[in-house]
Amino acid sequence: MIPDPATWPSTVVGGPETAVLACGAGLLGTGALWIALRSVGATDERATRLYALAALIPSIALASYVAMATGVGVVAVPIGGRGPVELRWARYADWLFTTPLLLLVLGVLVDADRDALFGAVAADAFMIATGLVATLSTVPVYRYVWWAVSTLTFLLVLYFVFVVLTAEARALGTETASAFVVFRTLTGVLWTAYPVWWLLGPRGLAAVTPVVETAGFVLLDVATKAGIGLLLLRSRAVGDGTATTKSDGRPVATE
Ligand code: RET
Repeated sequence: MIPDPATWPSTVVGGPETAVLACGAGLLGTGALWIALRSVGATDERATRLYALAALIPSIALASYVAMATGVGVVAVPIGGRGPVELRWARYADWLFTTPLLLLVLGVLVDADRDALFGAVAADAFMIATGLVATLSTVPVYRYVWWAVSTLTFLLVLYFVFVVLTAEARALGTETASAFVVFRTLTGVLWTAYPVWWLLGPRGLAAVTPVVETAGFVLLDVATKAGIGLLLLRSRAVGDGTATTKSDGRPVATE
């Protein structure tokens, strides 16, 4: 049963959704700063590149969250039979840049073949673009068709991570291969939650209200973006002594 949108809490600026978005901005900003500060002093070129990406990803999201919290880019989409549902497109702009960058992190980590990486990034961008089409469609059945198209493309992205990149990680040796399993699992589990959450949200089955949907995306965004940064800073596979610093800040020798 679809609840009446009139009963949903307000999503306008100053309402509960603004507070949730502001929390997201605070968490992502703190994460970006923390990753940037922790990575100062990295000498290895590959590690520097990875840390820069790891700090850039939550920074882009921070900009998007500030935009959303201040009411930028709010579009009311009249969904057939349900009335207007608000959409903040800055979220999709964020994902359009940050999901390819997350794939790039994984690619740099295992020294991936550029053509394969390019293919995965293209599929990823298509996934977000068609996800936006699903979100903007006003006819319910079209929304599910576009959701399915986006989800099929998502399966391609998962294939790239779980098959192609895993093979590249194995070729780099056991340490990289076992470190990559953690990155791969984080990606597989957390990314899969996005289409499921979309489906449960007000743009799909409407099992949760817009504010709850936003809170869920905040948690997922913080977990994926900060999670990968934390993992990178702790991982020996990154290839820089500063990746595994002791509590007093001194680098631990790598073998
Ligand atoms: C949508 C809805 C349509 C179906 C699919 C989706 C997938 C979204 C994904 C987003 C990942 C975001 C990340 C953000 C980073 O922090 C657009 C929700 C498949 C996988 C990882």
